Amino acid sequence: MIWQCGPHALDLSRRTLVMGIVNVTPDSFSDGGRYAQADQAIAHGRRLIEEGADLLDIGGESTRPGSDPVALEEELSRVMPVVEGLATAGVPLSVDTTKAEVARQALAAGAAIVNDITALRGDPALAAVAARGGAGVVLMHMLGRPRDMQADPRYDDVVAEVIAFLAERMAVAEAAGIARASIALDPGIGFGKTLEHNLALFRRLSELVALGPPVLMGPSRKGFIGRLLGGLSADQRVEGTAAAVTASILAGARIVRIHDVREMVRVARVADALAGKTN
Ligand code: HH2
Repeated sequence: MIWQCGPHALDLSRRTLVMGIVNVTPDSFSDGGRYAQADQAIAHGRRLIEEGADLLDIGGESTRPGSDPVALEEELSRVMPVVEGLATAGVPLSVDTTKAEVARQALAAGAAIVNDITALRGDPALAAVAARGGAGVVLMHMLGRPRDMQADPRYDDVVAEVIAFLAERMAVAEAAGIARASIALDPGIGFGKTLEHNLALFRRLSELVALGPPVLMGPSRKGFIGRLLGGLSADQRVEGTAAAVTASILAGARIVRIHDVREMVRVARVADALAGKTN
């Protein structure tokens, strides 16, 4: 299975790809403020590559529950120096944004993937930007908006609804000229979901995998892990993340979005072997 991301034809058959997270934000839920300066974020990205990251996902807007949107100029000033600083660092770059202008400038500076948590519902110009650049596109499910998404999320059948939503967004993406081979799907762990909703998405992940495109999972250090472990803080969730990564890979996920790259590369290699991948 190949994921076409700009000039990169990423092979997803041999092993799971680890996407390292580079948050250039003062307020992300698990590492907010640590890499808020461009030079710190670039150094962090380089470290993640050394630790084995296959991709880096650079984001300038926190989407933690309760967070507010960031203005365009502020997001550009956070993200662009880091994209420019990592453009030749050796792995394809993803930009975690909902804004067409951020995506446009990041792709022009060498990024290859647009990771949009609104699945092209946020900015009507984003699909055309991604299509024009031939970028990889991550379409993620979210119920509501970060400001209010955890208030009282309800579904009749969360798995069926997430799959139907992603199938519809995939059709929208293709109609806008984004190639099927460039699309990855993400059920959006923690985005408008209770603990039970998140667990159902893990247990029935193979149903989403059966849709066809590569599936990306983002369980890293998320709140459901803290809840399962008696309220552990975000910096104490690495083992729980390992369990979630393993479950994701055994169910057929192809890409995992990760803070703790060194540890999760090891986990992914073992899970890949357990899943019968050859590396
Ligand atoms: N999770 C976060 C942000 N972006 N993108 C995708 N495709 N999937 C995810 O699960 C996902 C995502 C939230 O994590 P993080 O970036 O660590 O936090 P914050 O949004 O607070 O910056």
